[in-house]
Amino acid sequence: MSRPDGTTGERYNVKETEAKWQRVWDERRCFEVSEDPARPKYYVLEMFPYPSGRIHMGHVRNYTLGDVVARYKRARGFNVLHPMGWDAFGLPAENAAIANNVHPAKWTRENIAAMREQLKSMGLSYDWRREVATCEPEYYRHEQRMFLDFLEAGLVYRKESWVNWDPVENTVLANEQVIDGRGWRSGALVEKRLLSQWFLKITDYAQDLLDSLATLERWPERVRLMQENWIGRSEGARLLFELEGRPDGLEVFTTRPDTLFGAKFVAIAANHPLATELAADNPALAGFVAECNRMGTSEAAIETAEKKGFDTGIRAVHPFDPSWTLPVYVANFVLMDYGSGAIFGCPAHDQRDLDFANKYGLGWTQVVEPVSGKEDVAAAIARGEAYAGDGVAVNSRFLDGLGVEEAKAEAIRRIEEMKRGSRTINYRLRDWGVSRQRYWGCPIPVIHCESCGVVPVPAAELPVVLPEDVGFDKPGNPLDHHPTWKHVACPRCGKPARRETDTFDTFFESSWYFARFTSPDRADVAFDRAAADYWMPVDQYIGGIEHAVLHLLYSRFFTRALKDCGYLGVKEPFAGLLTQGMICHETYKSEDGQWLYPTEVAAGPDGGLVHAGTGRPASAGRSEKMSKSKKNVVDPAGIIDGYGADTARLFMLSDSPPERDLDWTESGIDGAWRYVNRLWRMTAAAGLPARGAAMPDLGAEAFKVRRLVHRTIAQVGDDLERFHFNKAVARIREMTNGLAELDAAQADHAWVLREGLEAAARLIGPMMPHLAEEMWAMLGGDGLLADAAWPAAEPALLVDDSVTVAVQVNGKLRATIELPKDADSAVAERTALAQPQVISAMSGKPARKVVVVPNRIVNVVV
Ligand code: ANZ
Ligand code: ZN
Repeated sequence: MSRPDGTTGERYNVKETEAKWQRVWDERRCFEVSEDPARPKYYVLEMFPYPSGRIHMGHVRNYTLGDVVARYKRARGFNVLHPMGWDAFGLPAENAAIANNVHPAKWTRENIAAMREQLKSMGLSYDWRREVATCEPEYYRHEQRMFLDFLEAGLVYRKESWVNWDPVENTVLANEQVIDGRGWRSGALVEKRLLSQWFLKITDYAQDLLDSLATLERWPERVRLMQENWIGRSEGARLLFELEGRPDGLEVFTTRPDTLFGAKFVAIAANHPLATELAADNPALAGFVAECNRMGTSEAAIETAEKKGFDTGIRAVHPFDPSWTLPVYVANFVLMDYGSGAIFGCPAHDQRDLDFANKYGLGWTQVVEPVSGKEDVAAAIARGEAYAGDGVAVNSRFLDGLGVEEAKAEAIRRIEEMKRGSRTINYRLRDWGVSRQRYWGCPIPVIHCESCGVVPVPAAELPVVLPEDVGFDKPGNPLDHHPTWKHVACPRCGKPARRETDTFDTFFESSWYFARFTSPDRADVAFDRAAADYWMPVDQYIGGIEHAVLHLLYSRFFTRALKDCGYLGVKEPFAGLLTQGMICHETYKSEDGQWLYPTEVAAGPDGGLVHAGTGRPASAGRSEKMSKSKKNVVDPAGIIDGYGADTARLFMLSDSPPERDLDWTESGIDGAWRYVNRLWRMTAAAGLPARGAAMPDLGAEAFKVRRLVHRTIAQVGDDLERFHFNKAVARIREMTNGLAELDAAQADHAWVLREGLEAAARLIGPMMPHLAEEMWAMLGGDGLLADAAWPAAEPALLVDDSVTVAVQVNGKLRATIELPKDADSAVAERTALAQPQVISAMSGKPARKVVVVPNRIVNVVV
């Protein structure tokens, strides 16, 4: 990539300058902070990266946004905490170990070292003393302790649960390792297996997690809605259907008890205890259950699969009519871990139920009539469409005539009266399964003893350190194959026992790292309570929308659990949230349809694109999210190396608001580069008055630009408060254009130019910190710009409306001037007398008298 020059003479030496200021900030420890009760604190945090080895453009955008906020708030007088660390456990390290025979620890630590250097080259204002890596025992020992505290507080339990099992590799697979139902490496059909696993009781907090969303005013509405849907609160009823010829009944969960008179069947999940019992001596049913188990357990898989059932032959008795019985099916669309794992089906008013009833000839009865009367429910059902809308109960005996909500209430009242069930609230949210049968994670600190059962590792024996001498040649979990690690004495009875070989889900580490940053050097505790009380919550969290649900919800839960265990005083970790958009780039393909990197295409002789290597035709496709698979990626290292960090940072902020997607273009980065150089050249040009020189009388031109400068100062401050970074950039560029029109040879222009460049340096400070620091130094600023306060605009210059004032010389109109509304008479007179047309009309004679009619006219008599 060539760097456009286009300039003659002196040039901005980006490389040297950026390295110089990074060194200076580092030496002066500019960004190291500690608690200071005298100053307002501000904690800004970007989601920490997985150490994959190299930063990508998404990181550049994320960390630029965070750095602008951090530097801006610092300039505004806040005590700013801005830390960085590494989300260092996880599967890619293990995959690298298997593929390249390198130990996950070594791979991870080397990647961290490389990425740290890349981040440092961006000039980010981190307090690097606080860096943490979650794969180090100094970090994860604390979460082992938390787990034991949660266990004691009743927030942890063990339960059998279904996992993806690869029968060839003999190992558990993460969901993302199952591709089209097959193991990603073996290609074998994945089976479901029941394994005993650890769960955290996030569901205990479901209602609070839901209710508190309303307090998160500085979160995007979209994210709050996604969390609300994920928690999925449903109001309804649990109710018991008696079973003919059996002593036990079947409990169902329904949100529509008003439709009970339209019931045509009852259905249970394939893993419902009743199904298990019946399948024991019914091979056909056992076969059906096995088929259901092969189907993915994800909701999406269940939603899209064809509805299938197996008639058990058992009949359920209608709760409102003992003479009315319904068939009981085992059905593939009923989930075991939702509600009670059993439903009643009302085909007329539920689409899945209708599909099912149509398949098995179970019929339907309409029990809700739309109020408008415009929709023909029977006709819709004949077309295969259930009516799920509002209306009035019909064909429903004692419910007839009631609206849906009233009918629900009345049905529940009767159910409760008959003692067959009760009103209940159900959540879609499931408890968080944290066990992973993986090596590169935090060991779960428990020991299994044949006599004592599950025994927590005593606190004094923490951390349970992950052994590094493991092999990856055998399938399965290396911790399990380790010759000695898992064999320990039971802490309770001393007999030989077995260490838990599962590790935590890596969302565990990212659920509390923000609190660790408040006192990362504490070895004895997860964090210092006073430090956490001072810094928490995070004032501004910034990261990708892909974390809208899991990471953010787990962190909100974890913070509550920590609070309840006495670690912390807050329950919400992130007061403000900004989710940034993606970086997109055009895609390219060769003539044989292979993806090409942007660096592999060039302009061809006839104006089209060609493959740079072969000269064969190539084509450009849509701009899409940068991804390795489509090769439409640009490596930030190359950009920073070629243009410098400031140019990359500026481009990241310029074109789109931060929440929106951003198109990476060559012309965009070029434009940013040219602007960086332009600002530098304007500042380097000689002829500016000294800093602090008294303001000369300003002519109209200089005054106009000065007003633009002060307006820009005020507006950019507002923009940054609102994270309207692209608007801020546009305004600063506009101001630069205004400054460029000044003529440094005129004293008043030169003075305003100087003031304007100083303002430019300060305003770009958060965005292009190196250039800003260099300009500040060239302009003779005091100390470091990084330590300078945010500039203040002069209120008088912000008066929004200016007025056009006529200037007459001996009663004849000679000029018009722009003045701030209600400008001082002296200013009006001075400006009027400085106009060239006025000077020539006075032909060298002194003014005998000047009459100023404010906001209207200046009359000069000679
Ligand atoms: C009868 C009925 C009639 C229902 C009707 C809906 C419409 P949400 O809103 O998501 O909570 N259901 C209950 N448990 C289920 C399970 N384990 N697997 C699959 N489906 C289940 O949905 C609640 C509704 O989903 C419940 O209300 C139940 O069907 C079904 F016209 O009961 B309904
Ligand atoms: Zn024991």
